[in-house]
Amino acid sequence: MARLAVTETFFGIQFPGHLHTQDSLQAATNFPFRPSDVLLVTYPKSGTTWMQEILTFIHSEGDPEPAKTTPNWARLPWLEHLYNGTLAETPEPRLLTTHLPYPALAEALAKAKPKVIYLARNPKDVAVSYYHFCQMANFFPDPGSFEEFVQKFLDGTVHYGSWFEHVKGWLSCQEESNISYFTYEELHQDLEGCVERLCAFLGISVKPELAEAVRTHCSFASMRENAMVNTTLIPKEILDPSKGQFMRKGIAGDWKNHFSAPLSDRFNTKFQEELGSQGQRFRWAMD
Ligand code: PPS
Repeated sequence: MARLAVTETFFGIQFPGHLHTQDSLQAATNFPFRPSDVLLVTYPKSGTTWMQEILTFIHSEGDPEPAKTTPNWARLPWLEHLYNGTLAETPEPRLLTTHLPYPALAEALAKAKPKVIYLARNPKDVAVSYYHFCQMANFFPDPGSFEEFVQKFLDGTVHYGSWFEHVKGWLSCQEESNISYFTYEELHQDLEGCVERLCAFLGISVKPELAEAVRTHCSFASMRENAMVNTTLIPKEILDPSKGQFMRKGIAGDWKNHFSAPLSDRFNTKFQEELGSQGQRFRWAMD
């Protein structure tokens, strides 16, 4: 399969060459945003697919048809992917997705000020989810042992770069951007409240049937069965289902089943060094 072993380095960050070229990454930084665009931004494994599904339902006003018939990467295409289709022809408002760090998009965003939704997740759970995903995704390097992978995650040398830099960069643009912040854990705790907050941010009125549709169709159990999001459409040479599942556990706090006490302490020290008091705004259980 194409470029599975290729790594592209861009903005000092490594990206899987199977999904990105220098040209596709460069094109993302020059993307001609429109004010009506809605851009979902995440670090990998932060609940991107879940939020894509929720935004799909908000966009369709609760109609399940798009979510059940169109793959998520076509509904909310990735800015930086090789395969981002015909974005120029997509009717407004366009829903878009990116894993890129803020500095890579700052200039393009400043020109049009689209709506940005930043979704973050407890980084310990991100590391766990990412580690398992690297085992099944043949376009990532072998993650090694869990402890080795976590060290690379803390050093920011995994693909897509440092989680800490990603979060800090996207927090830093609060003043100049039209950005709203959500967490994976908030989606778990109060899905309805998050949908209301999303609709308020997007300027959409919440109809009663929307909340019901999101509850039903965006649950982990439902999405796990939906071939448009559960990655079963992707050839096994790329994502190997014998080595794991994309829709793996879908819970908050799975890190407790993976981290030794010393590794957890090392992680917390780095978290504190990097984010300081900013880390508290997310109310993540780090101990
Ligand atoms: S990716 O590859 O970056 O796009 O992955 P991403 O979608 O960001 O993250 C995948 C994790 O999100 C979980 N997930 C969900 N959790 C709860 N509810 C729903 N509906 C849901 N959909 C996806 C998915 O299971 C991955 O987390 P882990 O911890 O590995 O299960």
